[in-house]
Amino acid sequence: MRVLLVSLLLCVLALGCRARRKSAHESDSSDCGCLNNGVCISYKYFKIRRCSCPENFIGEHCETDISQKCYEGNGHSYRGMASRDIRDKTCLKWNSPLLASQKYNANHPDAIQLGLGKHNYCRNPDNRKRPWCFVQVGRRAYMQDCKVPQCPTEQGFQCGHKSMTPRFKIVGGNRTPIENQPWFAAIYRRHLGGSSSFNCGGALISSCWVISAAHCFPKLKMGESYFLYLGQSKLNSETLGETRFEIEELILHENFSTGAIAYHNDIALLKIRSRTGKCAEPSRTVQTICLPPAYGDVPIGSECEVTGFGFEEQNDYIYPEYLKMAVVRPISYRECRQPHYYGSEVTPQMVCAAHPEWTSDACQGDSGGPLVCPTDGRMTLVGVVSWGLGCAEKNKPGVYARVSHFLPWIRAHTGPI
Ligand code: 4AZ
Repeated sequence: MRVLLVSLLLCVLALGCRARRKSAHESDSSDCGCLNNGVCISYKYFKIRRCSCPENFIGEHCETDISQKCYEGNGHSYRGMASRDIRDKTCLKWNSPLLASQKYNANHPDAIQLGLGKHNYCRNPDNRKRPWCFVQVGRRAYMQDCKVPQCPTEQGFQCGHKSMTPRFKIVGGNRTPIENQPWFAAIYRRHLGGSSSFNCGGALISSCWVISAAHCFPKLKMGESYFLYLGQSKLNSETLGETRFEIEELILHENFSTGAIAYHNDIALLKIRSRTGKCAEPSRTVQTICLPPAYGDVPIGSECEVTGFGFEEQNDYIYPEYLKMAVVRPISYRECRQPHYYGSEVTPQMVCAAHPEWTSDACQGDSGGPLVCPTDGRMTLVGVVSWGLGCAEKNKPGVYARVSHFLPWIRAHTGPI
């Protein structure tokens, strides 16, 4: 009480009176709605009030954080200064007259709380997937996702981001360093007596979980086991910084079955654990792949990538020494269901992909490996290599388990990713 009286007295006496904000949401008539510990300065005799902002904060209400270079979660709380859309177009200011009839603009009743104001920074006021803004096309305003990266997660994974992209364009199968497919897992089978052989591909979807194909995991003989490597560009290599993981849990889809030529529900999850009891950690050679949105498909004909240590030719009998990648494009369900393709063996739980000239494809040994496609500047796991007649045969695309149709099954086992 005494303190209050003293400060009141000082306020009255002084020309400028400083009132400290209580919290970001509380506001009373004596403050100016300063956020982020901004201090309200009112000049009593001039009837002017303004926020004095701490370091890194700017704006009328100290609402903009100049140090925020990435967004967390879906970016609802992003208050950084990114102001371009994914096509590099400049965002419109939220107080632009073009946005007068939009629900979200600088005049929104909760504009300050939502980060909207007299600026053009990307925001996510309505809890979409990521920060966005309006851009002008002709005389109209359109919502566009913004060019701003997601912050690394707690474990530091940034799904779908490559630490290196090849400078050359790969058409057909070509050798690829693991940095270009850092989610790729090489799965081996350890035989009785200690020898081991390459088994299948897989993809890291979170620090502890790898996804692969169910048909890769027939029942083992007593004393046999599966294990895998992350960060491996060279088959059977132990020397280049690869990390070996044991399989703590192997979960095959309950409805996995074999049709005339197709595998159904050909999907499996492997919980991994290193020798030191840890899950995977991010590095230049180890990264997670993003899961697609539920039932969200990339456009037919997208430029996607399939990776593996599989055969380079249909009649090969040894696996290549180095990891390879091929560019293939998703084919429509209708096309793949044609009688001279696969007819009714193909179901909506599958996605077909091929090279337009039938020159590259997944092949024996690529099973379980990832089919990844670009979305919003990062790669998404669209398919898991499952089956196909021959390799790169005309009208016989590679067929993949369609990951977007298995998300509830995946999450039921892994928990939220
Ligand atoms: C296999 O046997 C296999 N061309 C995987 C994919 C394809 C063919 C065979 C697709 O693992």
